[in-house]
Amino acid sequence: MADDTERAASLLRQARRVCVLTGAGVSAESGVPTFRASDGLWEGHRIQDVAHPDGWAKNPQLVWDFYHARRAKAGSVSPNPGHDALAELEKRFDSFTLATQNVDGLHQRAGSRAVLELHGSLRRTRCTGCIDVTDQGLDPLPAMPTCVMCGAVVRPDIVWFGEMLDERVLKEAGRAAATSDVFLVVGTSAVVFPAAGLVALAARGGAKVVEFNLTRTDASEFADVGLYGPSGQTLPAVLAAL
Ligand code: BJW
Ligand code: ZN
Repeated sequence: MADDTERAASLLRQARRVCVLTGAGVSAESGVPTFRASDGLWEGHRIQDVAHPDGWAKNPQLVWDFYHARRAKAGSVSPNPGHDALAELEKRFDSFTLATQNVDGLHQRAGSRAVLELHGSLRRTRCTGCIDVTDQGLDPLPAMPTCVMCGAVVRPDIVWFGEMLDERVLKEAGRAAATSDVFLVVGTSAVVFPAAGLVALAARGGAKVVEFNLTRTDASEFADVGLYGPSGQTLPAVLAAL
């Protein structure tokens, strides 16, 4: 592990352009459940009931109840040393992009600035009747919130299965991945596309890939270095070795 920490630090020392992809694992040590663990976020819910447009069409109140709980959780937790290390790392590079699949806002709260939210944000709602998108913060919302502009029901501004990611955000993440010298893939099972495809894109573009996870994942085949342990420890260790 110490050798791998040094190898990761050495790759970063030689890098000019750094891109990072994070997933739920980076927030696990803050107390936010991941998705695909046995006690994870989907437990008690069928994915298609709460994170799919069909679930919304069938039972919007069930979907909102799921997201009210997620919003309350996000508001009650704090960034952990993994988030802090990534925010600090950003200051060391002229070109640094953090693409996150997370919707909890913890990277921004840790001080990360160049954050691309691939799957949306728990803070925002999107109107189902007009074009309004509003940052609502994380304070409690009415059970079935409505739009101040047109009165229609609003939905969480989250990318559900079968929905397109924001084209501009995805393009920017793709460009950052493809042109990076070092690509860090942190706390994601790397099974959800197109986000997971950023790892292969980076590797094909010549980036050295460093994986931070508890276990090997679908991204591991692309990894030049793997740091397998809690990212709240492994990320600060690499930062300290820089
Ligand atoms: C730690 C740790 C610690 C724990 N330290 N590590 C084939 C190819 C391409 C696409 C598809 C395909 N087949 C189907 C698709 C479509 C689909 C998809 O990818 N499905 C796959 C499951 C196969 N993709 C989509 O639908 C996307 N849209 C799209 O493709 O549009 C075009 C299209 C339209 C129509 C048809 C086909 C294509 C949209 C995907 C949106 C995903 N949204 C979600 C739900 C958001 C809900 C919400 O947050 O409220 O986003 S799914 C869920 O998974 C969430 C996450 O962002 C995402 C990724 O999960 P993540 O972050 O990796 O979490 P986990 O739990 O899986 O992993 C945690 C990891 O952390 C583990 O590895 C742990 O070991 C680790 N860990 N503790 C370090 N302390
Ligand atoms: Zn509206």
